[in-house]
Amino acid sequence: MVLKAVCVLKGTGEVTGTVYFEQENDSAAVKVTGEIKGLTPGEHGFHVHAFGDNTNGCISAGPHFNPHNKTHGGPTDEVRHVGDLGNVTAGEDNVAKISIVDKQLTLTGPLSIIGRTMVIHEKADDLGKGGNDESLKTGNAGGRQACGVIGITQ
Ligand SMILES: [Cu+2]
Ligand SMILES: [Zn+2]
Repeated sequence: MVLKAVCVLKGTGEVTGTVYFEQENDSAAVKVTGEIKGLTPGEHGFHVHAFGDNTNGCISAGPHFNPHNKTHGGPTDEVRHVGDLGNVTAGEDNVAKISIVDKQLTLTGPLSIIGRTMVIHEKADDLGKGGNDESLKTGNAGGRQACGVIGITQ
């Protein structure tokens, strides 16, 4: 059975987006597609954060989703948070087109990302290579420009 999820991102500014998730079966990689608008051109950190809580805006989503208690990294690193999807890149049109295949995300079981929050950041994620403590927690990606809770779709 194909598993599907969707996330609509909104923030206090003009950044908005829609992200789709698809997984062929329990153990398959998750395909992440979609588009985020209103970004400054260049790279922006893109992560799954731990909580599906937006009571106080995107900040209530908590830290990066990290069920294995590892340090922050890039999407292809062995040592990373499950939520670490790296960066998406916006063009001169301020739009980032998303096309990611990730082996650590899942849409099923106890580590499912459904009910958690997708966040797009102000700045580039340094993928844990920034040489300071914050790099190993957040990738120094700065403020949270928009976010949304990942939900089940048909
Ligand atoms: Cu983040
Ligand atoms: Zn992280």
